[in-house]
Amino acid sequence: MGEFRGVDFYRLDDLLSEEEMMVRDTVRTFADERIIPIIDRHFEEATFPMGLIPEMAGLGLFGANLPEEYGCAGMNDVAYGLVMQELERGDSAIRSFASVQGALVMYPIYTFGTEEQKRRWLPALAAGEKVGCFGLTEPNHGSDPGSMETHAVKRGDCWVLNGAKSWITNGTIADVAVVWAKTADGIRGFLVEKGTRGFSAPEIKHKMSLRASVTSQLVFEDCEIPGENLLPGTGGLKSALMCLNQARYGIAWGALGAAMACYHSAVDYTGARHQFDRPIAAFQLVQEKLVYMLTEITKGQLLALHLGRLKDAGKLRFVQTSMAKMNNVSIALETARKARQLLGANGISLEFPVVRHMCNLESVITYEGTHDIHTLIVGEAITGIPAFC
Ligand code: TGC
Ligand code: FAD
Repeated sequence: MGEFRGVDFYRLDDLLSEEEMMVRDTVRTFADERIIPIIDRHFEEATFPMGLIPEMAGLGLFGANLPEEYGCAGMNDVAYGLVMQELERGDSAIRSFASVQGALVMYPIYTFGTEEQKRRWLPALAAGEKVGCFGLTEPNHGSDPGSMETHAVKRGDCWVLNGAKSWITNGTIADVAVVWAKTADGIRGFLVEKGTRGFSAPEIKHKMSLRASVTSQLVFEDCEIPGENLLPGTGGLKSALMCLNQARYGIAWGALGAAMACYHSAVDYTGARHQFDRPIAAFQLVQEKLVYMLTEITKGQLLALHLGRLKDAGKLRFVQTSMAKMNNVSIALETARKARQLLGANGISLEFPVVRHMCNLESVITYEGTHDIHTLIVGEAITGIPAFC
């Protein structure tokens, strides 16, 4: 396959600063040189490429939009989005790792933690010396996390946690879990450290999607944690949802990266593959699919870029993030499916990146709020009527 040239039909590079382009190009090279050559093996073997963690940390990719005083890169939200795009062009598992570490672990510690918690955890997480995970979903409560059963009871100076979380990215390899539990004061966030008695994190096997990502259960059986492990700024489900907004923002950009990889493959392949004595790119039905891909990627880029500018200006509403997550993942999955068809039988082979992205996007369209849940979030914003139940 030819070198990735970027997708920029509307000259959106003209709207990026030099620094934003430099960040994007650095991560683009990283994806080309470090992720793409090894990711098929990890996808096949269902392992996470642990060796990439220090390399990503070295590039400042964890919690990249958080302040430098805690060891983070302090980049703006547009640059952060471009990082997510390029990582996911490599593989959704790598973007997921960075999303969880930054948006779902570092962000809540930064936003809801004490100064001591921030000093202890943020520089180590930014440096990749520690790995984090985020436990909200439970076996019986996914789209409706407000009904969670996991609870925490104060006993003396400690909190005692009981319950279980499911489908948790990075769970088994995490040094610290941000865990959401019901208390007498409503839902609160807690830091649970690996090795704590009564806490285990078995891996979920046999996934056919996001195979290069570690996904786990978190189990709490009379798990006693120190009182100071409460994130004191948390209060209610809203705190957890604020973290999701950060991750959903990254996914809105990331999904475009996966779509770009599929589009790029499809253009290359259809130009080279001949049937009926012509390149298959010469057929109208093939061109129609390529036009769909480029048009939807371009619309998704405009959505993501303006979302980023709103976020940088402090004007972003969470429903706008929901719209972008919903749209961009949906068009990325449709792009992957069309690209897979255009590659014919080769489309099901890991010799090409398309089927890997297509399988991964089946998770991406489900996690961080399913496509339908985001539809209902936007629907409520239009009508003022929540249609969740
Ligand atoms: P509801 O009553 O609507 O809301 C409770 C309070 O929260 C406020 N709120 C938000 N605030 C900030 N950001 C948001 N996105 C918010 N959405 C709602 C709301 O205004 C209210 O505030 P207040 O002041 O009135 O108390 O809550 P609900 O229980 O009815 O639920 C609503 C619903 C369905 C939208 C929500 O629960 C939801 O988003 N469900 C989807 C669950 C989800 O996305 N889970 C993701 C788990 S993490 C994950 O998937 C990681 S994947 C990681 C990887 O990249 O690998
Ligand atoms: P359900 O909530 O059971 O939904 C099933 C179906 O019903 C969906 O189609 C949904 O749209 C539909 N549905 C549900 N409610 C409604 C409604 N009111 N109206 C219309 N339709 C509805 N969670 C974490 O906390 N941390 C993580 O790190 C994490 N990582 C993940 C990694 C992977 C690979 C995957 C697949 C999931 C991960 N999740 C994580 C869980 C993810 O957030 C949930 O899967 C997601 O929120 C959906 O919940 P559910 O799977 O229980 O589906």
